[in-house]
Amino acid sequence: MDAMDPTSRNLSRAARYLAPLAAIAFFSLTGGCEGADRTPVSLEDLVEACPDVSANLVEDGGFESPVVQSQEYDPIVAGGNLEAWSVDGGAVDLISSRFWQPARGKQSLDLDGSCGVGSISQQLRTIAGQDYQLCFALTGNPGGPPAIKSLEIWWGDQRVDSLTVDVSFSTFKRMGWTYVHYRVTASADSVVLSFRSTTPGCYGPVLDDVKVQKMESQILMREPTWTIYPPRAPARIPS
Ligand SMILES: [Ca+2]
Repeated sequence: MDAMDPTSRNLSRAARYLAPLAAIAFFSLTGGCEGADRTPVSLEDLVEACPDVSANLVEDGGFESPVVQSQEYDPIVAGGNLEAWSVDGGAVDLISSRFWQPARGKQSLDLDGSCGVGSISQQLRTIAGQDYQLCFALTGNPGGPPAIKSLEIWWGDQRVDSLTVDVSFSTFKRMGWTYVHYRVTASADSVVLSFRSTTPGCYGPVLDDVKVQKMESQILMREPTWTIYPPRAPARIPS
């Protein structure tokens, strides 16, 4: 973790304080609820953690294809087949739900493959000047070090953020998924969205449920915001 980087954030710690704000953001996005409900987010809310405000520009944001052929996960090196996504560097692992809990669907993606510090990208069709909600589910591979995973999110040539996520208290059955939201603006009729691991080794940040959706101008949202998942068990956040 680069402690000197002011944009770097520890999600587990931040989520503890920002979950109520995320709830506020969630309700403002869905246009409901006077006064945000601060009760823990339910499994049903998880499904809405990236609310469908408009069509998702991202193809296969859930990393559901290709279907994992092995019992646990399939390594994909740079240039390999991740269908809708390009694997641009290092290697990634496409992970089956037989191996660990995805945020949604049956698969998720470890940005550190076996082994290599990976990066992925996808070109999206956008409208210049239009605001979009970028939202995705994030955790890390608890199977090996380091405990704190890091990655960068890029929107074209702009670095949206540099994040860290602490998986000290995660397990394969309860991966400790967190939803992250940003507001981004397109400057042209296309943009390349990319996720780049900055975690050395073979156990990296893990992604699922990536969405980019057109935002209506009246929607106001704090950025970034976090939603804790899974919240039904006692929070596994170090004191
Ligand atoms: Ca998925």
